[in-house]
Amino acid sequence: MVSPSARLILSILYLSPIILSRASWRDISFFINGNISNAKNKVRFLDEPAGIEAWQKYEGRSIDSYFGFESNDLYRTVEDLAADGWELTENVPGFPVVFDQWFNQGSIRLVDQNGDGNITADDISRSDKNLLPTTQYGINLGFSYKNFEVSALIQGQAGGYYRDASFVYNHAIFDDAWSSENTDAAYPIPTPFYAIGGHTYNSDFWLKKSDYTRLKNVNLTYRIPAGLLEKWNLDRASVFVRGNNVAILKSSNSNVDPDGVGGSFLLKSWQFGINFNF
Ligand SMILES: [Ca+2]
Repeated sequence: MVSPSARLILSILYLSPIILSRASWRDISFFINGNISNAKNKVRFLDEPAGIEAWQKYEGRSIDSYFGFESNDLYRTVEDLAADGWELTENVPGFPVVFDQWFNQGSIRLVDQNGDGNITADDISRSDKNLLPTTQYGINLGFSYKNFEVSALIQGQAGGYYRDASFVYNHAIFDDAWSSENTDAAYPIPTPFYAIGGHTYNSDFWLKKSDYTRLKNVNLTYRIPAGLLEKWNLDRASVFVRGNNVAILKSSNSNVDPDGVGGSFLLKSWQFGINFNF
């Protein structure tokens, strides 16, 4: 069952190309304009604690640079663990772990920045990855023909990262999680112990590029002809359809909306309305 308003939109959409195909080019006007901005910043001086490790220094990095453990893939095999000096023990039967550590086979492999053979808070480092995009752009475009007007905004960003917290609800991390049968997995092992496996560890493993291009909004307006309005004492009236967050045209991560804080979802919405001017 198609609602009356939806039927009206469909009729307008259906009729507009037919009307346009008969249009003379003089009746059509197009417009397009755009903007692009690129911003970079650097901490030139900061009175940081004496003795701070070189890899933790804020100075010389961007204000939005990420601070957390650096990751180097996963511990895909026992050999990977052995290469870092770790040995598995079976404290919990059937669930071998590196004793007293948060990781085991299938865990995120963190970089031991100070090379002391242990992963501690001293290994947390300042990254070159920005939590804010450095480039933002927008393109406005549209056309009008007689009483019809169509416009759209395409908008996007590049050069930033966001921390993907979607492991709580994202299917992909279970579909492609590490297991002894899937050692090439994209994601670490899901474990019964929340902290084990590095899911909640603050590491750059979870940083995802937040680049995207989106069809941010679309407007379709039809101005009702003046002749039809006279008997209602109306100056102007128009019918419109507006779409918001209509579609992501290109994205580094199709699982979540990178524009949302922490990769949360943004709402897609459609509005239908009538404007009257008395
Ligand atoms: Ca260390």
